[in-house]
Amino acid sequence: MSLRDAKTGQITKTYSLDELRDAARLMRGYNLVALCAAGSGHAGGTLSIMDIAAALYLRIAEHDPRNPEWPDRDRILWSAGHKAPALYVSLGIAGFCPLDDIVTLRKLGSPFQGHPHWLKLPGVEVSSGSLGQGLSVAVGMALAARIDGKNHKIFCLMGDGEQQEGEVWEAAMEAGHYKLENIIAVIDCNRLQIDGWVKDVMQVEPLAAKYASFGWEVLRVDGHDMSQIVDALEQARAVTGRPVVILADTVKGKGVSFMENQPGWHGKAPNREDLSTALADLGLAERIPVDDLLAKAKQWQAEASHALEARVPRYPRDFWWNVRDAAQSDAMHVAMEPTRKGFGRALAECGGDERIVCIGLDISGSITIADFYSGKPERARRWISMGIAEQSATAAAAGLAREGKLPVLGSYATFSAARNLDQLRVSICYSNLNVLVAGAHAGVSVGADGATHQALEDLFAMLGLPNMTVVVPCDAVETRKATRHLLLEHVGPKYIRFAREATPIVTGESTPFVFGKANLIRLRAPSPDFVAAFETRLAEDCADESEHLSIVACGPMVPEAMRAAWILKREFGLETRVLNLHTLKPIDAEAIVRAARETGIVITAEEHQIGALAGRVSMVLATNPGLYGVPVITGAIGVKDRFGESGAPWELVKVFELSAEHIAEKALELVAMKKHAAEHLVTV
Ligand SMILES: Cc1ncc(C[n+]2csc(CCOP(=O)(O)OP(=O)(O)O)c2C)c(N)n1
Repeated sequence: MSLRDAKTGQITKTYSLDELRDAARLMRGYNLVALCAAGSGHAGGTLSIMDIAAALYLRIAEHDPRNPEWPDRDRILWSAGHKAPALYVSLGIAGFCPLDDIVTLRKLGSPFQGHPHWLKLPGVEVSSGSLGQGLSVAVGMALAARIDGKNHKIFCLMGDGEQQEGEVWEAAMEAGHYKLENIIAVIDCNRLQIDGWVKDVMQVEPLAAKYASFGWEVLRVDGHDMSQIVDALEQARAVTGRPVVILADTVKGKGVSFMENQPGWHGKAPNREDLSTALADLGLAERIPVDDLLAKAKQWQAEASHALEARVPRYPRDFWWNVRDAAQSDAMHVAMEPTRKGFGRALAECGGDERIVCIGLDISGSITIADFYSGKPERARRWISMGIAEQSATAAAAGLAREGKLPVLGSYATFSAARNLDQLRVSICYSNLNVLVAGAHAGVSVGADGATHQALEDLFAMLGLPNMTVVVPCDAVETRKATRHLLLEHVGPKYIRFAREATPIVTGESTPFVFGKANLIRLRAPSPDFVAAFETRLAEDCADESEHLSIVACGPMVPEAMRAAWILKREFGLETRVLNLHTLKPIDAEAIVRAARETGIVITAEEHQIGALAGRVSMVLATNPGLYGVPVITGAIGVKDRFGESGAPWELVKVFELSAEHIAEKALELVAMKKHAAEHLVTV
């Protein structure tokens, strides 16, 4: 069996074992070049799965690269979506797409998204990236094939850490119950996940006994022995009456000496120097045209950047953050730091409180929750690793809270505030329990990871949950203050949302942070120090200055709103009132109503689908008796009902029209509208 022509049924190419070994080696090389060009991505797991991928795509699966939607093809699902580059080089080497094109991986507009998206690339069967869902999709496909009387196989590739997701076991039960003999699952047992060894993070073994008890046929192979892999896959095809799982013992980072068995290489890309060493390790130094490929990637990036810049509103001067050419602007400068750092700092500082228990969900370092215990062994017993199991961990947090503990759990906001929504709703919010949930890496700032990892909807649900408090701080300093407050002062369900990328620090130690109370920010006089150019006070302490408009913002949109105020004053002589609405729930209605009454224009700015902030502010405006009969013009900046995509974080700020330039453009439109309305009223 091998690659086929779907129309004639002819085999188009057969790979010998040696050819497969060689192909896997080449695939490893192209994979690393693409990762290097992208500057991010997952090296470890893509290298461990590569021999299996080569065998599947080039010899075992029946499919036709020129006819990717051939109805009788075997399906290969990548439940472990972070291994996307391995999927892409498999498609490339099998002929579904040009191998060289994969070097555009993770770049703006590329079909090679950070996690696979079937609507962008022929040969990708399903979109994935949120772990633990692939086997369920395979069950659905297998049932569809059975209903239609089809014989094709559905292969599903998973990781061993991924087995911690409860959904995997629901799907395993379903496949066993329905005796889905058309499913062949392969688990890449490299024994590592992000936080360390699988056995330490959350033991999943004995996988063989577990799958067997669900009615599966279990095979075990050395996942780097091509002969064993091919034999096992062929044997699996022949099994009848039950699903098959192949447990493949592999090495994370296989083939590259300095990556093998190193947890640090899970989600890291090689730099140019690493790449040369890695290709030499693989014996590929002369075989891959690295410089040409990297040049191709650069060219793609240049074209994408050019096209993007053409879409961003322009002003006579360049107001972008920390522009180098001082002659072009007032040259205000600002320090940048990721907001997540403030979360870690607060946990490190407050973690001595014996009630606090932090829950790890296998992404502990990068979201900074690990700062709670790092360097503090006495806190180890209050650090609970739950693995990749957001739903159960959320309900476990409820249990801890019911017993008087103060649990903190966090992950990418898509996984800590969406994957587990019912657990948040029933076990935590309905019970009104004291749990702090961190929505980390929220918004577009996870950049190249793409849509599956960009939380752009989380606030809808969190704001909609009764009893839930929601805080979206604007920088690392405010994140620290907000975390401290939520941890130690506020009792009840609480959600804090922060980002991954470094963003401007626009508050200081002396800037007020009063829970539930907006800050009012006004540009006073340009200064080389961006922050010093602004005055920030509690909104309730500020008198009306009859500004031309108000911008109500939260999170990383606060600095953008401040920059918009700079553009509007410098270029158009307009005064702006910026409200930093760090607490979205409970909302500071008074500050919003005053802004509307005193300026007549309210623009909301959120790094989220339009409607979380805009909806709540609109409700205040629409229902407050203080505004009856007062003309107020409104506008909303935010993501416009679309999924995210891969790109650099600051590129995506422009793609999604979230930049200060976009806010200023909206402001000018509304100011013109207000002027027109005023003139119209006078003449009537
Ligand atoms: C639902 C969900 N939670 C968390 C993540 C973040 N994440 C990406 S890869 C990964 C570790 C996966 O470990 P494993 O399945 O063992 O894969 P491998 O080590 O082979 O890369 C995690 C936690 C995710 N993608 N999806």
